[in-house]
Amino acid sequence: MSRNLSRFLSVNPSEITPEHIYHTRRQFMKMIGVWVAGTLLPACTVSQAQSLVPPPATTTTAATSRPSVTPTPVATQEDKTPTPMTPNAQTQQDELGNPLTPYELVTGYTNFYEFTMSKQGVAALAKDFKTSPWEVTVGGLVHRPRTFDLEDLLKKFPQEERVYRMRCVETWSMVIPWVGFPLSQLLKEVEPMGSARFVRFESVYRPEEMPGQRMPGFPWPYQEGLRLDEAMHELTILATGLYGVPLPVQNGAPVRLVVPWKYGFKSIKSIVKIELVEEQPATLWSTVAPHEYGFYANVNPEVPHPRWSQASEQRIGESGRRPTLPFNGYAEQVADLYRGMDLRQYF
Ligand SMILES: Nc1nc2c(c(=O)[nH]1)N[C@H]1C(S)=C(S)[C@@H](COP(=O)(O)O)O[C@H]1N2
Ligand SMILES: [Mo]
Repeated sequence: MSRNLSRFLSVNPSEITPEHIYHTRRQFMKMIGVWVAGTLLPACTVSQAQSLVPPPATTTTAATSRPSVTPTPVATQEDKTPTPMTPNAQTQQDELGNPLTPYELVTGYTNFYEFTMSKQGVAALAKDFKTSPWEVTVGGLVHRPRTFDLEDLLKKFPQEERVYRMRCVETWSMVIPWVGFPLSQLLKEVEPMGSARFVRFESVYRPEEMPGQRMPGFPWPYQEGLRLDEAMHELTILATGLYGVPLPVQNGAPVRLVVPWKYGFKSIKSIVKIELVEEQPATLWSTVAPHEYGFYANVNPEVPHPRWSQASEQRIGESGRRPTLPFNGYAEQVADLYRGMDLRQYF
C-alpha cells in the first residue's frame, strides 16, 4: 500500500486539487466567515472562548488534553495566506498531538462505493458530479419537518473546524480537519417528537452518474443510522468542508456525517435525507454482511472483525502500525452512552 501512497505524497496539492474547489473556497470562507465574526463570537460561552485560543504547539498527552471539539474559527486567515490556492487548517494536530493527514491523502484515498471500490479511483470518477443545487430533507417523527438547501445549512449553523481521527473498519486511519457543525443543532431545529429514538440517514441516488450504483450486490442508496442520543452527542457533526475548503465530492460533498468514535462506514456521505424514526433503521453494511458490520460499529480494539484483528491500525502517510484506541480515543466523551451494554453483542 505504501508504494501507491507515496505517489500522493510527492504531488503538489495545487496539481491535483479540482479547480472548482479553488473558486468556491473564497465564497465558502466568506459565508462561514460572516458567521464566525458576526454570530459565533459574541454569543460564545467562556469555555468556547477559551477554545478559540490555538492549542499549544507542543505535544499533549491523552490524560490531560481534551479533543478539539469546541469551535475554532475557520475563516480568519482568508486571503492572508501567500498562496490562497493551498487548502489550510487552523489546527495542525489532534488533541493527542497527532499531525494532520496531508490534504492530498485525505482527498486522494477515499471510500465511496457509489463511484468505485478503488480508493484512489474515486476522485477522477467524482470530478464532474454536481453538488449544487442540493437539498437535505429532514422529517419523520419531528414537529417541524424541513428541507434545507446547502446555503441554509451554511448560513443557519455556525461552521467550525473539528480535528478528528477517522478509523476505517479496514484498519487504516487518518487525522482530518473537518469544517462543519453539530448535528444536534439541526435536530433541535426540527424538534424531534418524544417517540423518536433513532436517526436514519440516506445518501444521494444517481445511478446514471455513479457507476458503483449500477453494480449489483448493494442495496442502494447507502443508508446509515444512529441512536438519537448518539446523534445528539457534541462530537457528532455534519461536515461541509475539510482543510478550510468545501468538501471535495470524493469526501462526501456537499454534506456528510462524521461520527469520530465509530468505524468510518457510519460517516455517511452526500446526504439527501435525514429521518427521525422509532425503530433501529437498517444500514447498508449491516444488510450486506450482518455478522461483519453491526449497527453500533464503535471502534473497539478488543472485538476483532471476523476476518481480521482490530487491535492496530495504519495511519495513512505513516509507516508502521499503531495501537487502536477504544472508541478511537474518544472514550472519555462517549463511553457513558454504552454503560451496561455488552459491546461484543452490540458491535
Ligand atoms: N455514501 C457513502 N458513504 C460512505 C462510504 C460510501 O462508500 N458511500 N464509505 C464509508 C467508509 S467505509 C469510510 S471509511 C468513510 C471514508 O470517508 P473519507 O473517504 O472521507 O475518508 O466514508 C464512509 N461513508
Ligand atoms: Mo471504511
